[in-house]
Amino acid sequence: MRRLILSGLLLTSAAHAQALPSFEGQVIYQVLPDRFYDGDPTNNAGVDRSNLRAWHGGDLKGLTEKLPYIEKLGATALWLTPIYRQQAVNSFDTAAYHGYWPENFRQVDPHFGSLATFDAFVKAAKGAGMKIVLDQVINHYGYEASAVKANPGWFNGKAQCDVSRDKDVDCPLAGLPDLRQSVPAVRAALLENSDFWRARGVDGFRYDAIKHVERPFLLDLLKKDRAAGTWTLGEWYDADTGTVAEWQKQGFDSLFLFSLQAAMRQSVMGSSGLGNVANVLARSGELARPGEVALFLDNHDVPRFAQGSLFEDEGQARTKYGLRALMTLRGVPVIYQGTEIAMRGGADPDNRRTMRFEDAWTPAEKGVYEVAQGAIRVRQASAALRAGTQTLLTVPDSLSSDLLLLTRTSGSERKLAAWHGGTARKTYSVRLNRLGLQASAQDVTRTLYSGQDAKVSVSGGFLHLSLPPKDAAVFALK
Ligand SMILES: [Ca+2]
Ligand SMILES: [Ca+2]
Repeated sequence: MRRLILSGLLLTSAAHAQALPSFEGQVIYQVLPDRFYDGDPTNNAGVDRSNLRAWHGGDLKGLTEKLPYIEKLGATALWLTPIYRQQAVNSFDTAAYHGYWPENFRQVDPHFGSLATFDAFVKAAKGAGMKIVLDQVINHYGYEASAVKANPGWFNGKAQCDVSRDKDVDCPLAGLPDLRQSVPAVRAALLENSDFWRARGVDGFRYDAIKHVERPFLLDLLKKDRAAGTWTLGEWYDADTGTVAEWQKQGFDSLFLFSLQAAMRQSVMGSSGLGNVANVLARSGELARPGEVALFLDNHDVPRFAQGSLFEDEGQARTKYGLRALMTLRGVPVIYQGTEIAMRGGADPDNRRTMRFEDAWTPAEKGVYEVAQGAIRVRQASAALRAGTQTLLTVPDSLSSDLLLLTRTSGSERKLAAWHGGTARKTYSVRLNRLGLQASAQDVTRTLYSGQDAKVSVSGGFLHLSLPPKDAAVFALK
């Protein structure tokens, strides 16, 4: 039966190969609305900015006001964590500020605004040419949601969990009231939720916790989204390339590549060699659609990228490296609010400190922002970096801990990215044929990233590189 469903989907994709929803070429900015910008103090019930577990007052009006900030950074799309009406009371001394404890899936939480302020936000974002990805919760309601008492048959109880052969799916995640998507009323309601938000003009959905959702339902949901042209981004916590590949085959356009995030945390922010990153990138051939995979340094569920260093200045320097490196890769970069200024923070909720804007930045934070903005600008100005093919070069073993090289190609345009993990400035000369690289002689060419001293040249059958410590550069290559 499952095989039949799969082959049906594959046939559908083949028949509509030109029409698949795509975000290749976009740069997504992730917003946690409560922690972004307070544009309306009249909806600040229960706000306590001294408590990371309380509401902080950010809202849709504030986000709308700050769209020019996001545009100026260079992002072209937004992912909003859930804006649904939340359970009104706290659980575990924590408010539902994060949006993952829904009470009603078709209303906007009053802390964020109303359907009218959501519509105004959509109109403003569209007017600025930005795409919108909305977070959709399909696995659970909030702990205290009224639906739990009103419709007990909608949820998995202890009995279902005990006998289940797939406890990831049928047992509550963190104790949350777990929806049984195979119950017709649940299935219908969840499908209609997607239609409801789609009709309000969103371009994509980020589906939360897909590891915990009944698969037949998920496949139906994806089929519907695809038919409607809605881009789908799945969150399978800790997904590696194989998981992303499997789900792309089954109908997701994209998943977050957690394995790359872990490797970049270890190699770019930490002191491991670049082999971790190369090992992840070497698998990109497994992906049916490598240009769609979501690439990120951090998000609201993992410690901040900059937190990987004990020292604030080092965290800032390596965040610059991480952002420059990320912008050389094939896929859809996702920048979590505040990563562009190397905000710090450990595990949740410390990784959700309220965003600070220009007037509150230190000079060092402004420096990180300028690197982020510059790297995005370079990416967006290049068809090869934005949406070209990617080839990982084979760096000799003796160098591969400190040096990662890849090319991005689109038509006759080619770029060379060089990530350097060494802690001192260094010059490398490597035979082109050792790298599997074909290149004609090229005079000394400077990096495309501004504020960086990096150079490349090609002569006598060698690639010569001069690279600053712990940084990523990108060059035009003939
Ligand atoms: Ca507010
Ligand atoms: Ca579940």
